[in-house]
Amino acid sequence: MYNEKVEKMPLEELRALQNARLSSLVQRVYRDVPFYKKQFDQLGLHPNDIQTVADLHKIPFTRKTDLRDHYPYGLFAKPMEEVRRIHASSGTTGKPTVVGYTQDDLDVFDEVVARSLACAGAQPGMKLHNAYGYGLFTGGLGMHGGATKLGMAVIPVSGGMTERQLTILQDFKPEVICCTPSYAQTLSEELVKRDIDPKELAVKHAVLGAEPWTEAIRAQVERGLQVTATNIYGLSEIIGPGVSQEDFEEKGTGSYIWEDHFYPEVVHKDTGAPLPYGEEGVLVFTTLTKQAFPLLRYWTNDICSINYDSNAKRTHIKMSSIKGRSDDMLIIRGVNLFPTQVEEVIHTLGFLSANYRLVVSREGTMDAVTVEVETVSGTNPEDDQLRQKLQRSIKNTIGLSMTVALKAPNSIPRSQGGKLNRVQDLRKL
Ligand code: DLL
Repeated sequence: MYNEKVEKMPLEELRALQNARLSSLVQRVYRDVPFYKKQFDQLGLHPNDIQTVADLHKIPFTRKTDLRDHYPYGLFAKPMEEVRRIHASSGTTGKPTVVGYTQDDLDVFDEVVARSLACAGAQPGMKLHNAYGYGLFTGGLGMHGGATKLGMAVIPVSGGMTERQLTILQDFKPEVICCTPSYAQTLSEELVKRDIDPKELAVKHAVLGAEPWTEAIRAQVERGLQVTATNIYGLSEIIGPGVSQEDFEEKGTGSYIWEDHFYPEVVHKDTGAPLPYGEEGVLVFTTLTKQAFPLLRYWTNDICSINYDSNAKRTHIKMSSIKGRSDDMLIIRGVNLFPTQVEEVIHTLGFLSANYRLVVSREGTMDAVTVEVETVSGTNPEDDQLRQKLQRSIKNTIGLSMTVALKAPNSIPRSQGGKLNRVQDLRKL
């Protein structure tokens, strides 16, 4: 554990720390960010009205559109002289979201990523193969800083150029790799193609995130790379990777949110009402300690639930894996659908690979979904019984009829290094 004192802090103490940090945060943003001052004034809300996390519900959500409206630096709380780094995340449409960090923010970023890496099984003295993209994306530099802080040797490979990644994995012998789950799938398949035995590699732990993934992909990557694969979650607006992390010895029980820095709430996706622990809704964060780019109740759009785990090594709250982003949710004949739901059904059947894609079209006035999924070697893509079996399972589990098309291995597009889009929505063309 990187920071035992904080990671095991008794809940009452943690809450007191959050409350103290929240009230000073609210004073700061009211003073330094005109957007928040205006918002508070219009509501007749005074910073002193926010004393504890139980008062948060009085504050409106901050949404992505608010960030866009103040592009690029309008929500910064510090003058540029105090900013030491700027990152940006490119949305699917329009201008990117721009975020800034003071030196204190970068120190917090390093701290939470160091905690996350240790939680994933990394130790000082190990080497990190960092295959997240370096650049405006927070993944590469974010993981880099945290690994350095933990005392690892970082190999800054960045994304793409798979051939070179394999050479580095074989020759440089990193014990830990971080990349997107879809790229870890690509790497594990390339090993097979080249007849490289994963046991010849030194890699033991894979830290995967930046896009939704399920147990289907975990199984493939753990087998293919001979690693423990854990989830790392984060978003640029809140800091980058390292908002939460799954423990390598507590797989499947959720990812710890480092809640001394990021206060989470889960709220109803339509009404915004706070939901009880364990209920699924939209994840909302308040950045308790951020200096350059603090946010109150930021609406992430990510769907999950949060809960305390009394059997866990640490006291911090855990979040479930992300089902998807609510703006990436498909609406098929009036039913909400996340691609991860299909991924889960494919996994439970066992005879198919975790390489799939959803093709959505409109036939007349009806939405139609085709699930293209690759068989594993040894299963026949022409096997109509298998095809029908998946079709039935999808219908029974998700409640939607979809057409299933079994594909030969290696026929569906792979991640070349970054986030993979598993949906082709022909309705938008
Ligand atoms: O993806 C930060 C990151 C880098 C996280 C490396 C983990 C590893 P953005 O580009 O701003 O930042 O995208 C943030 O990606 O709101 C989620 O929708 C999605 N996302 C990130 N991590 C996960 C995850 C980085 N573990 C957006 N599971 C978030 C599911 C994730 N979705």
